[in-house]
Amino acid sequence: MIKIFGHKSPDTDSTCSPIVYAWYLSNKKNTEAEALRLGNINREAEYVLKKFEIETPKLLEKLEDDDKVIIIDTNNPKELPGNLEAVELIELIDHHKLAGGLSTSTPVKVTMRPIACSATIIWGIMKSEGNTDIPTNMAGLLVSAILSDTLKFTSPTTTEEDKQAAEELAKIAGIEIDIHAKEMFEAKSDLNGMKPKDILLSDSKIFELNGKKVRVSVLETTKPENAIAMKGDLLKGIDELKKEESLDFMFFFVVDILNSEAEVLIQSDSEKEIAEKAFDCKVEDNQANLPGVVSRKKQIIPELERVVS
Ligand SMILES: [Mn+2]
Repeated sequence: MIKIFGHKSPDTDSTCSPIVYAWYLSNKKNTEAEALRLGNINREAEYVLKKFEIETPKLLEKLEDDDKVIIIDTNNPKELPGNLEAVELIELIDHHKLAGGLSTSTPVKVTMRPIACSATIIWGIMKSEGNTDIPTNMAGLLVSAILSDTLKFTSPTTTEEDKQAAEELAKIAGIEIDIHAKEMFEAKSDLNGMKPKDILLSDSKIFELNGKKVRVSVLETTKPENAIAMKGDLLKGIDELKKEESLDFMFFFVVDILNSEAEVLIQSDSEKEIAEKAFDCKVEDNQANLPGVVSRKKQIIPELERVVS
């Protein structure tokens, strides 16, 4: 049984793409596979699984030696289980920059594309292999992942291929893209009952930028005011995480999906200096508005990498 999983802090793509690829291998390629998750899924992914009546994947507790593994939606060892050296990585499907650090004992099938979503790559594989007759719920998971990763085609990461895939898949799934995306984003924007740290870590990655350990968290939401209202507690949470994880810096971006802008929360003077230089903004009252900034991959990380030292 092949184990398929995405990255830690799984988002909709990292949750749904492994499920669909496991279904595909099991049903079309005569290869038994099972999708797993590396942590709690977010509310958007929860909404999507419920809508298409798919059970939440089991949590991957521990990889056993000689497990056969497929990784989707990351190639960064920091976002993966620690004991990958002991397993057999047979395939990697991703759309992020090469992070380096993964090594294997056997050759690996790698499909990496500079497009917005792993689900688009998976749909491309199915099409190239002549297997486009897929169930409505599998198409539903793929189109949801694309809408999530592209923020309904507004993120600068979006390509024509992502759009075309989403439209083809929406047809098969029998969903209206505008309505479905709105429902997904509303589910993701509901912070009720979430602790500050849950919010800070729900979509969060650690980067090594010029030798500094930097955690960059994003909250994509249609209601930024809900997060900003918790600013005091969120800043306290940032301070705690920096100490607990020996981070040099941490930044939290509240991305307003509907208005394509972000509010960055700034906890200390050193982070203030970095943010003002990186984004040419003015930090006041521990926050700054960043018009047009929505993508961690294309807009946030490159600017931070330029300035952090
Ligand atoms: Mn993705």
